Amino acid sequence: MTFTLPDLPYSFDALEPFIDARTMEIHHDKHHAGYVAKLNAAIEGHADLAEMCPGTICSNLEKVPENIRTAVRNNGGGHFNHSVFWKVMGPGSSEPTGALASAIDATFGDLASMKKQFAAAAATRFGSGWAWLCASGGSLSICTTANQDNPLMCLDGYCCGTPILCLDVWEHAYYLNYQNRRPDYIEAWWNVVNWDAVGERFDKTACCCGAS
Ligand code: MN3
Repeated sequence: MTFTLPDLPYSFDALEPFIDARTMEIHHDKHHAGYVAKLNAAIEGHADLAEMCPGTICSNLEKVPENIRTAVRNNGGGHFNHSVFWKVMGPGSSEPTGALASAIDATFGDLASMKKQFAAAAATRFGSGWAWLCASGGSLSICTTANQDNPLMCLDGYCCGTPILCLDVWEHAYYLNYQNRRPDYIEAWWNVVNWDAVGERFDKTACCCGAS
């Protein structure tokens, strides 16, 4: 059993004009595929790791043998993060509803305030990384992580909840269309957030296996 690249749940051009088809194709077929291939190479001979879901590996890095831990952290994180990222986007606009909408209002005051805080975090993450909205015990928090780290790794400064929404702020996610204008990419990205998918993730936050 090895890890496999999940299909995109929509076509490469589905998120245009906000995210262009060429970026989506390279991002999925080259970058995400690369993380999967390197993760599989790193865990060769470790059947116990091959049977875990990517989220479980990220939550248990200390159990990964030290000689492959960095490769598993980078590429297992890359596999988990992108698997979530594709699913929390989609064509067409939506709004948070139900329990998620209530939790956003309770934690941040309103949706606009949550978006403002999330966008500021994403814009100020230095270098490559991710911005996250996490749920824990029904409440929400925002943080960013470096490289391909994610909140499941529960490292210093990261929120230790279940990721329900994420944004890739590596340059490969936006450079073709936005060049160095990361804030423009972030602002446009809200148009392709699939809030129904985020709400389903919020409703299932008892499950550790976020990439499934
Ligand atoms: Mn990426």
